[in-house]
Amino acid sequence: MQLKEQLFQTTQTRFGCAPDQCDDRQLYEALLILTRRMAQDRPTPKGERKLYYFSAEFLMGKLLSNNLLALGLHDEVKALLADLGRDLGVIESMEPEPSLGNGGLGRLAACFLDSIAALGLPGDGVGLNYHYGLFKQKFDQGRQTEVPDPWMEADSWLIPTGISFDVPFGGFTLKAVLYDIAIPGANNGYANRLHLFDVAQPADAPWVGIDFDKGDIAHRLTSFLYPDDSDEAGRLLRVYQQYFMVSAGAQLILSELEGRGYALNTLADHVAIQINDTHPSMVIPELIRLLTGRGMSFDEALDQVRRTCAYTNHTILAEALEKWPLSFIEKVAPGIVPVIRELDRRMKGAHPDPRVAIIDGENRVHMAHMDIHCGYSVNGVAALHTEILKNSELKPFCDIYPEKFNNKTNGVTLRRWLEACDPELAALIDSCIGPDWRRDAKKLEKLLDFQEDGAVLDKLLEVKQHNKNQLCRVLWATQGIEIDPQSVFDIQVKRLHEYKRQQMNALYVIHKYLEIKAGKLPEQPVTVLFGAKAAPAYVMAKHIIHLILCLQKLIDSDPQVRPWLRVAMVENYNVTWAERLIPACDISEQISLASKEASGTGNMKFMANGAVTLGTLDGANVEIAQLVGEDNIYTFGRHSDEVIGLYKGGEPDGRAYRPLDCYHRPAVEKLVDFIVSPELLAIGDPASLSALWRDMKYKDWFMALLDVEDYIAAKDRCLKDYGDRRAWAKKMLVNIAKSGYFSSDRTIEQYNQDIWKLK
Ligand code: 26V
Repeated sequence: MQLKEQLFQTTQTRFGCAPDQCDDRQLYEALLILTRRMAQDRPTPKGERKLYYFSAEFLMGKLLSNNLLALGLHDEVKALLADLGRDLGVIESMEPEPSLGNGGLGRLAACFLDSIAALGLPGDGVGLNYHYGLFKQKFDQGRQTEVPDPWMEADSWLIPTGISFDVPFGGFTLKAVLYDIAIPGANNGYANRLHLFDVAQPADAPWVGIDFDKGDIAHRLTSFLYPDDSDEAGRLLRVYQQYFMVSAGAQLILSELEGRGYALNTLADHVAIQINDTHPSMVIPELIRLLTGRGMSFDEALDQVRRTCAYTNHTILAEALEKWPLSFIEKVAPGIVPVIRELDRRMKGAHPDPRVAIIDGENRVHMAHMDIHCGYSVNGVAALHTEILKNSELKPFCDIYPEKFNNKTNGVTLRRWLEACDPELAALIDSCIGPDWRRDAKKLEKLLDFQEDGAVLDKLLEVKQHNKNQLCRVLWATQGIEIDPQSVFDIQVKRLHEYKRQQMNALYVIHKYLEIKAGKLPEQPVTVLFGAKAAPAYVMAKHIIHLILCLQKLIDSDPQVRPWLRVAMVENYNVTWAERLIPACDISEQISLASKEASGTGNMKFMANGAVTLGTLDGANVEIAQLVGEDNIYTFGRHSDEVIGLYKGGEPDGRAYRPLDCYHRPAVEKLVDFIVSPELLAIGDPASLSALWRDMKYKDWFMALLDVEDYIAAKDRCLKDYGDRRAWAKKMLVNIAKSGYFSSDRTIEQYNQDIWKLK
């Protein structure tokens, strides 16, 4: 049946009217139903071995537009709607964003599912169906507040499967009910699944408090996605969530294995499990429990699991490396405790070094240690990150198992992060090099032939201006933020964390403000845009948001400064905002303290959309710099080995870094002191501003003051160079051309070749 007829039929059955009589909401629902069914009806890719990608987070973003693209229906639907006088963009805006993730780690999982399906590989995601995703951020008197975000509506992408498994907790059993989201592969006729487990009777009100009685867990287990860096309270619930996910997931794997006609002792031949950070690590003892429960010997079960499971590390921040008290696991999942003890006993027998123990002297289970001992692959997410893992963080393990360690530099799906979010740029690229890059991103390199082509460079600048104008309109319409479309758009969007150093960017804003007040105008009018959520319990991060919002207010009301400098923080930064901000960006801020950002993935999205990176040599920035060459990126700041050295062997807090020495440089002192200037104190909360000021001056754990002067010099160089439009356009072009390496298709091909071996 023609698409037009199908749409007609759907709206008739559901709403009793033809499409032209439907409102936007009804048209959205009709398209959702149609698209969901088409994706669901596609066959799954077949292969000898199937991947299960276990992740506590999948930050999918809106799906309608991407699914239409994958199904090859996007243009047809757009035209169909246009005939009805309707706009697909408006219809899409009806879709709520499923925010089942915190940031990079969850978004990476979503990009990976897209690429696995696009490459036609048999691989499903396994996760949890949180009813409230990451909180909605509101600004209230210059401060972040958090509002629950129920994303699920009567009709959503979820497909009930009728499948369920019993998960045995300490003292009670819960049914894990399976919902699927179909993941269509781009233009290949296949679809994989994202499996999301839920409790049978979820509570429908938002999370209020934590009470660990059995009834509460039964209704609340999937209520709420943990914000990263959250405080101690409620950590027990997280163990419940993790065990629920992996026990149900492991049961699903075994039932599918047997359903395919394979014996349990061929598990490793037919299944690969990727453990995305340590959140799903309990899948290891759970599988051993299930296999031994079905008569397999411990030795054989461990051998199977060891050849099935692979672990990805996403951070070296100590506070994010999970170590659960054994007492928690005893309470939540007593069934796997004997397994963990036995694994620990065996590993201690083979490797007495206490640094590699699974259970430490304080009876805590080191989840990463269990993964490394009991899996066959350990990977970092960018070259530098993997080197740091091998040479310092996980060195004792690398000495034991050098063959397990490998790097898989992250990537992003250019279908979402270029084709869908920047159609004008995609069309320009097509007009230069044809459409093949959409299948094979490395082909973007052909754009290098156009470096001296004035017409193409001018067109590139035009597209960027178009995207900037569009962003201005949306910012004004939705948040009342007014910015100058002719100014340089300098954008830092990512979770708020001290190591990412939004505070250093704020110091730059202060620097420019003071210069303008003193009569020194910048080379270009500049707009510094931020987007960031702070974890609700992360006090210092909230102080930094407060500072930025105070600066926004100060500058907004200063007619002398406003024409030259604007600062704005977008409320509720999420995937949808990223899709609007990234195509409009001139300067991509990637300024983490070297060694701390494992990879970054925003950096890749920005470059693919023709932004030029201003960054430290951290994470994947190092690889970006190598690819584009020094003329096409602005790098600054201390290198990772120097930073790692500074964290060791000094006084008074164990570090050789002393913030006060940096603070006392005159150029720095006046910037830091401005945080507690009369101007800002009159606008903001003195307690918050002073706390931030004190922290920067005396503690500065992530060394913003160490790099700030170098940063200011680099950003000023950037602004100066921006003035030569043709030269700047060339930098943009080189960045786009080289971004093909960061396609998640490349990343997934490498995972498959080196780790999964699916086909
Ligand atoms: C930590 C925690 C701590 C307890 C509560 C829940 C929770 C959830 C997430 C995290 C952080 C996990 C690490 C992470 O997100 N790493 C990021 O992974 C990206 C994808 O590999 C990478 O690009 C970023 O550089 C890295 O910070």
